[in-house]
Amino acid sequence: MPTSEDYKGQVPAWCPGCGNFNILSTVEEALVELGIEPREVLMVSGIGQSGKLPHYTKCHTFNGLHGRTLPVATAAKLANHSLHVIAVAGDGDCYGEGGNHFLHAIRRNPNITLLVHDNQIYGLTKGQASPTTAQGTHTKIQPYGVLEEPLNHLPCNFAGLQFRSQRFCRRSRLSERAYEAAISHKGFSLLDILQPVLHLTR
Ligand SMILES: Cc1ncc(C[n+]2csc(CCOP(=O)(O)OP(=O)(O)O)c2C)c(N)n1
Ligand SMILES: [Mg+2]
Repeated sequence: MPTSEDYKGQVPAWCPGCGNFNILSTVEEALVELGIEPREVLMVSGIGQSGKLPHYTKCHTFNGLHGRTLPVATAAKLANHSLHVIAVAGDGDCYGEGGNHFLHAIRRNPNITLLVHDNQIYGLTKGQASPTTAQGTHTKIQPYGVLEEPLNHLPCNFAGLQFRSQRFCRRSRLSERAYEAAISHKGFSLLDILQPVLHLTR
C-alpha cells in the first residue's frame, strides 16, 4: 500500500499560506486512500502556479502549454487506459485560454479527473482578472474594475458534465472524500477548488 511519503516530490515553491498546499496534500491523501501507487498516475498541467503541482509529487508528469492541459490529458488516457490521469489547471488555464477544450472534454467524457485551482485570478502572471474574478475587482490592468460578470458558480453547472464538485481548499475528510469520488468516477470529473482571493493591487 502506498503512503503519502511515497508521493512527495520536489519541495513546493509556492508562497507560505497558499491554498495550493492543501490541494496538493488532499490529492495525495485521496490517492493513498484509494491504494493507487504514484507510478499508476499521470498528472498533466499547463502553466500557472497551479501548473507546478505535478512536480511536487512522484507521479508521472507532463507539463504542457497554458490552456492545453485537457487535450494532452485526453490523448494520454487514450494511449494508456491503465493510467489514472489527473489534469491540473488554473481558472485561467481551464476556463479562459483552454475554455474550448473544457467544453469538448465535457462532450467527449474521457475518463480523466480535472482539478481546477480556482483562485479567481491569473496568479503566475501577477494578478490579471480571470473568467472567475468577481465583477468590480480592481487589478493592475483592470484599473476601473472588472466589467463582466464572472463564471463564478457556472463552472460547476455546465450541462452534460456528469461529475462536478466545488470545494474550498481546506483540509478535511469531506474534501478528501470528494477527491476520492472524482478520481474513482468512470468518466470526466471536475473538482473546482476555491482558494482565498489575494489581489495584488488596492
Ligand atoms: C499560450 C500562453 N498564453 C499565456 C501565457 C501567459 N500565462 C502564463 S500563466 C498565465 C495565467 C495563469 O493563471 P491560472 O491559469 O489561473 O493559474 P494560477 O497561476 O492562478 O494558478 C498566463 C496568462 C502563456 N504562458 N502561454
Ligand atoms: Mg488562477
